[in-house]
Amino acid sequence: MPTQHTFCRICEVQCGLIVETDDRGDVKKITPNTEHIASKGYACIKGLSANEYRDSPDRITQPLKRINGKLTPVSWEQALSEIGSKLRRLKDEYSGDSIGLYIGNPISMSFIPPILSHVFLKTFGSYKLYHTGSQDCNNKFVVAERMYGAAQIQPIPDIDNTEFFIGVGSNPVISKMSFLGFSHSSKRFKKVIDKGGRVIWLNPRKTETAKQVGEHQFIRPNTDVFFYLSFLHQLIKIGGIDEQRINEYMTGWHTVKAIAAGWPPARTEPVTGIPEALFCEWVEAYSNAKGACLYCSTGVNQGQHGSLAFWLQEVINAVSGNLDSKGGTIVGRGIVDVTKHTKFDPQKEIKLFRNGQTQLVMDTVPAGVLADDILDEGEGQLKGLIVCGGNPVFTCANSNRLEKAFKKLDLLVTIDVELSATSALADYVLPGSHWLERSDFTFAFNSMMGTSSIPYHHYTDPVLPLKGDARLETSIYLDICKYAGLPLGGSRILQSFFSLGAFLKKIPALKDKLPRHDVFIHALLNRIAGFGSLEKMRQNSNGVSKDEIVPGDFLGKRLVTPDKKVNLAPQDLVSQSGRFEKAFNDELANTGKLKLISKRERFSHNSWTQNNEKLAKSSGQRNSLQMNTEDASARGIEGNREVIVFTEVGEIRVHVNVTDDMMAGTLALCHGWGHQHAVKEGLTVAGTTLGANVNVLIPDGTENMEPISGMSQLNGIYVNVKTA
Ligand SMILES: Nc1nc2c(c(=O)[nH]1)N[C@H]1C(S)=C(S)[C@@H](COP(=O)(O)OP(=O)(O)OC[C@H]3O[C@@H](n4cnc5c(=O)[nH]c(N)nc54)[C@H](O)[C@@H]3O)O[C@H]1N2
Ligand SMILES: Nc1nc2c(c(=O)[nH]1)N[C@H]1C(S)=C(S)[C@@H](COP(=O)(O)OP(=O)(O)OC[C@H]3O[C@@H](n4cnc5c(=O)[nH]c(N)nc54)[C@H](O)[C@@H]3O)O[C@H]1N2
Ligand code: SF4
Ligand SMILES: [Mo]
Repeated sequence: MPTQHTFCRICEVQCGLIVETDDRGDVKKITPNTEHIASKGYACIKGLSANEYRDSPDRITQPLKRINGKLTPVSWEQALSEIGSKLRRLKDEYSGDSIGLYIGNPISMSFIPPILSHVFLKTFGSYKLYHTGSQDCNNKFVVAERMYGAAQIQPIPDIDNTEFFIGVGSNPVISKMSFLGFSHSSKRFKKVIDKGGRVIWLNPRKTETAKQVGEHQFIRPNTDVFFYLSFLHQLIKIGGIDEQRINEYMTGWHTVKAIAAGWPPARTEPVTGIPEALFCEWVEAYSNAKGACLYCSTGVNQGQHGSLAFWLQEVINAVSGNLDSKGGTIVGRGIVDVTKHTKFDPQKEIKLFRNGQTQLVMDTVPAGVLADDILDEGEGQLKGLIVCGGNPVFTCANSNRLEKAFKKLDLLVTIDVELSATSALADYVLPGSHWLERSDFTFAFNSMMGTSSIPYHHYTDPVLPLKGDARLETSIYLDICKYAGLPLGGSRILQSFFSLGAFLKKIPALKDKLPRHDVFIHALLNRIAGFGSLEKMRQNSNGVSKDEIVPGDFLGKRLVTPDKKVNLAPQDLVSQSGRFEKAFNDELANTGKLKLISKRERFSHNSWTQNNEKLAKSSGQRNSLQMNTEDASARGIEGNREVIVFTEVGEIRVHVNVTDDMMAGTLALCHGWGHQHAVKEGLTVAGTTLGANVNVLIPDGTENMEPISGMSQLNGIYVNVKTA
């Protein structure tokens, strides 16, 4: 049986997989690749059953156009020429900024499509690239840019060597971590403990990870920033500061030190719920450890203070001497070292969205203003939107408002492998590729930022052919530009670079000799990055090993701030810290109110797995609201019944699960469910599930976004619950 090595493109681990196909070319079996350099035989059910999604009976295999309200098959020629000329009309009649593109999570896990998305929009002279970064991580980019000089410099915890680790708002056993490629997490965390170290999980929910490994402590949602403030306060108090290192490699220390002065752990305990004595004991242990680190993920990022909290975390790791140290945090290199190719420009103009206040991050617009962009009339109003590999109506805040806004668009196009709540509103649905059908490099975080704990570079050929009439997302971009009569990215050079493969293939003598255009682009990029030919990459089908990340290799050497030092007190973060007092008093005044957080589950992934029979069944066909016993009995709610959860923007009915895994006063609900209310056709399995869409409850708009990074606040939402 033919087998091919590839890697999964669902989450950041990007597990090495071996795909076995039968004589007809159908997938027979997918197994974990035990020889893969980084994942070493790790994989989960989602990657191992990827062919089921690729071959789903609901897979879209031809372009669809909404005719008389119904999505109807049309030819590629018709769909592309109509979309191309409509976009051209919007550009000419209004402006390039009337056109937007939203790229979702699944397509962002591939290497070239996100790069080409920027180029695609430039074709129309538009800056309106919406991306899921504002739902999961943009706070980390804005802080890194200010502290280290480049958004792509992201120190990672050196877990294999640490003696003391606190994971804030992270549940690795389920989500497999973010901004860190780290397989076999449970085993590796257990090793830390076996060697005498400590692992602590700070989370409003006693998670699957916390039950398997280490210690757990509840924290009230959205109060992490006060945890970090007190941590810094206490660290200073016990003398856990490495002054010499600060003097040599950092600036701004006295400013941050002053900010932490008013926040002893005893003060923040009533808000965070972390007992003072335990807190002080942690700080002591952190300070005494030879290698310690604090790490956070979406539990913090999606809160109201994501940038401030992450900033303080980075300050703590730096001033304690743990940044760039064994067992602390270490800084990897991408296949191209950004620290060599980035120059920090303090005069760089920060680009703003058309409301004049929302900052663009990594040249993307925060999704929290997507509905405003469509509904607010005037210059630059969004009229046409393409959604590639995403489902914003479900996954962004305020689903009902977004749905209303999307209905007002002059043109909505989705590029997807199945229908979705967003496609249900679309004028055209174009059949895109499944990752088994795409060639690829490893995900950009691993490739470009060096966030894999085991550094490597990997290339995969497409494992399967494109299904039916499906096309690569990148080809679709190129074709739309062609039909709009505009050169890609507004540049003939870019146009030639990305279409060279397709162009050469038209020459009869080369037709059968040249690879598909995506393979061709990877071949060019691979050579540019210094990794030689793709043939060489194919021979290294378990990945190409790169140099280990070495502690001591970053400070004083690879920073790109103007003075090459860590800026501990970036100006805008310092001025935002002025809101601590008010935010703290608001928390104190509202300790009795219920707060809702998001939750990820083993068998679901954002909003697409609900249409896979095996995964939906394993999830129990629904998401359930987790509620603490005390909160339930105070409201006369017993297990196994429906409740109504409501906020000022929406209301859902959901099944309740009473459990002491939740901190009192806190509720958790998994996002990505509720398809049965939104999609009338095309989702055979998801259309019969019983869950509810959590984003109906969450308000959008600037006032509900974190001011510096534009992150939507998706965690720690005040909600009310009543019996149904
Ligand atoms: N309340 C709340 N909301 C959240 C979150 C939360 O924690 N709480 N998490 C947020 C996070 S972290 C993220 S990343 C976003 C995700 O937000 P999105 O990216 O918008 O949503 P997904 O469900 O990941 O994307 C699913 C769509 O992509 C399609 N798709 C899958 N594979 C492919 C492919 O290979 N090609 C193409 N063209 N399409 C494909 C699916 O069919 C589906 O329609 O959601 C965010 N939303
Ligand atoms: N199975 C599965 N895996 C996934 C995904 C999925 O949908 N399903 N999504 C993928 C995506 S797109 C991403 S971005 C990554 C995200 O990966 P992670 O960021 O690691 O996400 P989680 O494991 O959900 O960790 C977030 C944790 O934060 C906790 N939390 C919520 N609010 C707060 C708070 O205010 N404070 C603190 N301290 N904790 C809080 C939650 O209980 C949760 O356990 O996961 C990826 N992996
Ligand atoms: S852990 Fe993530 S990358 Fe690995 S197989 Fe599962 S979904 Fe794919
Ligand atoms: Mo995400």
